Amino acid sequence: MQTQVGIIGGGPSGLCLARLLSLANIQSVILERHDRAYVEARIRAGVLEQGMVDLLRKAEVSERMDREGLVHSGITLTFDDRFERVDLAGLTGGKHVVVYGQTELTRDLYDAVLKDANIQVVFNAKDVSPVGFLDDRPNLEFTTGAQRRKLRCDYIAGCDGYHGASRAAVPREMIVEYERVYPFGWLGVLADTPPVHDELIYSNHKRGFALCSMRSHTRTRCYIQVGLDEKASDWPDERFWYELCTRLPARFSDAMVTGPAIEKSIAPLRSFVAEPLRFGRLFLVGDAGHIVPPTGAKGLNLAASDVHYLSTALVAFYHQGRTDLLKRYSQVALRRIWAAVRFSWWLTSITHKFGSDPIEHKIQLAELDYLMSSTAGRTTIAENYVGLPFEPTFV
Ligand code: FAS
Ligand code: PHB
Repeated sequence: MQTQVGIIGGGPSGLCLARLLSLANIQSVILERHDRAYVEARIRAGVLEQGMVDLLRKAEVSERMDREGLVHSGITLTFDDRFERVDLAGLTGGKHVVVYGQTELTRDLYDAVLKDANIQVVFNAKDVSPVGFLDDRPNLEFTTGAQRRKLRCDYIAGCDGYHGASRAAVPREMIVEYERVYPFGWLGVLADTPPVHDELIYSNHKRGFALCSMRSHTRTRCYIQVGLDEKASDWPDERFWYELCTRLPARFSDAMVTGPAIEKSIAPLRSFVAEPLRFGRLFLVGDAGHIVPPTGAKGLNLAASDVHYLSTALVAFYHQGRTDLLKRYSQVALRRIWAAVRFSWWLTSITHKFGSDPIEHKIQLAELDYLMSSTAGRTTIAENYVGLPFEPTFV
């Protein structure tokens, strides 16, 4: 097999990259470890920054998102029995976020990708191994069924997430990995019940963090902070709803419509960045290169800026023979990645319970009280939450 760009991973990063390359008439092959149903069944992100919305429109897969996505111009922070709305649009000159589940946008991407003559997807591609990427002879070895196969390509995009094969193939002496694992996780529940509020609610409570999000006007997505030693099976629906309501002001807990969970899982939280993101002909993209705690709704949206930069650089190479943007990819992508890592860590640090020392919660309440009393404080939350700009000189 031969193609121009070999892509490991058929999640949002790989699919979106393939589509943008195809629209510039650049061929790619996606090697995905699982099948389509498995990938689409993962319940993950829910909030899209304008950068991701623009990317999906450019990839010509945004029709359903534009029809069904919920435009949000604010979020609510609750703490100390208070609730404070942060006016995202008013504080950022009209910017907003769109609530549209990762499951849905992945489905939209697959619908387009599987009809795209420039893209081939190999599902159930096992034991993918990127080789030759350091000496200008990149190719991807992989197994389908009982057959070991080879895909020759010009470049490799590692879009295979945190546990993927691409970063693992990089010689240890060439890469630096920064990581912080948080002493708690998020227990998430998806339910066909109406959201308790028309915007997202982030709650700091002495028992732990809670988040009320949504997927539509009839489907809610809620999370509570839980210990790392806990399992989803420890949390029957009634216990989850009771604990969630305990962590919200009465205005919201009294209005909560509970119902059976159609999905329930615990996600660990970590901050992680690999540096650099380029190794010869191999580029790390999305979760393969970085992970953030989902508090700031940045994970998927950081994948968007990586995909924007790498697709722009590859199109400049194939259409104009330029290699300058390929050389700049890592440095430019990492600047926005670290800004999002910082914000996600910071928002996690002021909303989650880190220990049993009562002074810690008092200091968090003082910080939240100050932030809500200050236009500068509200603005720093708003401009990071809607998403910092992509690098305008990367063209
Ligand atoms: P992905 O992990 O989505 O996709 C990688 C793909 O590569 C997968 O399809 C995988 O099967 C495939 N793959 C892996 N190894 C492979 C190999 N060796 N060979 C071939 N294929 C391979 N972000 C938010 O903004 N908000 C959230 O609430 C949120 N919740 C999350 C919950 C969980 C449990 C996780 C893990 C992440 C969450 N995220 C959240 C972040 C998430 O949305 C990611 O940012 C997003 O999926 C990134 O997309 P990709 O980079 O495509 O990686
Ligand atoms: C979600 O809807 O899944 C979601 C929204 C905002 C976050 C994290 C998750 O910060």
